[in-house]
Amino acid sequence: MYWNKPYECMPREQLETLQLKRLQKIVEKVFHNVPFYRQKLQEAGFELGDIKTLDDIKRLPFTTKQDLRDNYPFGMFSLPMSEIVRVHVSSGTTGKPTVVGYTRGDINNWSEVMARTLTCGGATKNSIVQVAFGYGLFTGGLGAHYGAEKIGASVIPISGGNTKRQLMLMQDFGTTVLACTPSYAIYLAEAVEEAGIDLSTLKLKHGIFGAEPWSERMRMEIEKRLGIKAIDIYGLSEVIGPGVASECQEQNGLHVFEDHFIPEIIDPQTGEPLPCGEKGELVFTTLTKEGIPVIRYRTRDISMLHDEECACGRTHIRMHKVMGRTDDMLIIRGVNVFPSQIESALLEVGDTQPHYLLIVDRKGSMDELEIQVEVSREMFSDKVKGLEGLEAKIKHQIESLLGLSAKIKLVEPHSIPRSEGKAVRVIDKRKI
Ligand code: DLL
Repeated sequence: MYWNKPYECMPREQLETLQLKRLQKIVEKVFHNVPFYRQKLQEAGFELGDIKTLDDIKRLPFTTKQDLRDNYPFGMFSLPMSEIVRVHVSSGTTGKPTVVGYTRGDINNWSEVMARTLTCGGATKNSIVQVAFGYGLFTGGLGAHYGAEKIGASVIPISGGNTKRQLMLMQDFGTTVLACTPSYAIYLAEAVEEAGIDLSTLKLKHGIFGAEPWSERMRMEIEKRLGIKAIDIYGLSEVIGPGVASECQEQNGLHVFEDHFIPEIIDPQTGEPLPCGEKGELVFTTLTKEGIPVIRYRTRDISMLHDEECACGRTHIRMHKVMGRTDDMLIIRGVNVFPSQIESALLEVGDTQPHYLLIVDRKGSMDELEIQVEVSREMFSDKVKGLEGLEAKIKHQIESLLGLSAKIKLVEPHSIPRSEGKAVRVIDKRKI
């Protein structure tokens, strides 16, 4: 099912013509309206009219989070505040956040791409959508809310947290679609089990999860424990919020809504564009944003693009599930490690819960990695021997997967703090 078939299934040639037209327009617009871009483009020796083909995008300079910070709060906006109807900020930053502004047109486009996202996930006008993403400056709650309203679903704007109430409304209102972070979905699944709620009494069918990296294993766990089909949705405030890309029912890569955003993959070290199928940093250019268009924004997210046809019929290119962030990557004794790799390894071993914490420290000149992971209740009450065996199994799995020895600490169920939004997975004491 599609929300907007003519655009989602547009033949490539037609789509690329549309993209080129929009790209030329947006570059012209930022050149005239945003001093930051004018200066950067001029420094790069760029002249208006230089974008003749889509490939010419490679000639445009990159934009970074630092650029947005340097122009805090509204310096990158391309229109006066009288045209801005909403602001959001990006999450997880220390110090000043990065600020983004939406015109009424932006809110409409955002609702459109979120309507597509919800439809990709299986929602329809008959759905009851529980939006358990946080509402507020974070884009998750309001983004999902507007998309769900646009398709005509009934929205429960509960926001994150208050788990008991989430369960009560889920049962009483007959929620069919849950939208939240994957870590909160697992937390809710756990709460369902603990409350002794029989899954067959719930009407939940679909999950629309994102805002943080999660492994395939985590998806399987959520699907099994909540009895739903779960799709991965991706976005970032600087580009629009959620609604940049979404998995379809094939669950095999996320379609980037290419009539609104051009994705690229670059080598994070050299900035050189990489072809489809190669892993690198995701970069986005917005084609329709009015309040704060971004040109070649470096996301720091690691992924790759796939241009093969998708069985769902959508023609938009797919990005691989985000594999990590360039700034999330831990370098432990010279080995590159992403938390999501460890998550996969832990869940593969079994008998563990998807609640874990990586603690990195330095003793002398030696890095040490401790992996704290919760074990299942049955396992914890088991004999010491069983626990020792599990510890050894995990240690071996991590070693063979990452080539890294780690100290494994099995901890009691519920001892690792739960998150209602984005989970904290790493404590790096080396930086302190
Ligand atoms: O997290 C927007 C969002 C809300 C996306 C709800 C999906 C669902 P920010 O707070 O600006 O915006 O954080 C953006 O979160 O650069 C990624 O590192 C990470 N991220 C978002 N979605 C995914 C995902 C929102 N599906 C940053 N998988 C991005 C992995 C994700 N990481």
